[in-house]
Amino acid sequence: MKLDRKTIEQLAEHLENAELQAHDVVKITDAHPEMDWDDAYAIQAEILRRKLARGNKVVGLKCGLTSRAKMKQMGVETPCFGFLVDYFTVDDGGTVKTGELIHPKVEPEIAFVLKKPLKGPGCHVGAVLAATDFVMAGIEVIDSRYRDFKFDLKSVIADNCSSARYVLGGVAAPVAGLDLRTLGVVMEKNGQPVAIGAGAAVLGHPAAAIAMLANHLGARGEEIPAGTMILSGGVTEAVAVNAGDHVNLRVQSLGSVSVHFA
Ligand code: 0L1
Ligand code: MG
Repeated sequence: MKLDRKTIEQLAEHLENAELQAHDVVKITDAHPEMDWDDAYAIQAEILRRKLARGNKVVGLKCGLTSRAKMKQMGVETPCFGFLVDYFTVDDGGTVKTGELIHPKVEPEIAFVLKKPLKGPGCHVGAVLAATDFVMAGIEVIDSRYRDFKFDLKSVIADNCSSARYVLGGVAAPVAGLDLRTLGVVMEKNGQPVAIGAGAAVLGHPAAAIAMLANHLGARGEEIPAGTMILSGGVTEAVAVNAGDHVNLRVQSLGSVSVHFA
């Protein structure tokens, strides 16, 4: 690690304040070009520690930047991992208050819920499928705290991978009999299709993103506990939304989920 504890705490407070007060900031590597990957995840962990101390609960994990379309859109080459806490959750058909966010975008996702723990190294697609209880359709609402979504990978990891809100809905389907690679995904904004894709856009198989997360945590001596819900990453590019927009996602065999922006 290159940053000392005090700097990590200051940067976590800086980024969390930007989230909670819905104002943007410049990417933190501008002032701290020396920071490394461990610093980035340490800042994210400190943001989580602050939330837990305030009484928030972890309700899931997320994989981000897992599709080529997303990596290309954001100019990065590697996935990232973050956490989801209770107040990020929005009911299916519910409303997101845009006044609480900076510049939200939506992504179509396939969410996994585990029935068994997963631990790397060596976790693979087969192990993920065997440990999965069910999958669901999900819309992730991301909201980078960085001005104009301009960041590098270390800055975005520190910022909890732009996590803001998420909605799950449709059918909780067991994975047996489903080929998650060929599941079609159509996301509509105000009745118009704005993003169309298939599960394989996520690292060739959405379960590969979950395996990558298990291996990432395994390298840190951690595992993904049974019962965890994990967003496997946007199947397509993210789409900007504004107050008044209605977003509906249909995932083949998994039904549909929707959210309104006020
Ligand atoms: O969930 C995601 O793929 C977002 C990861 C962070 C990058 C971004 O803000 O687009
Ligand atoms: Mg996402």
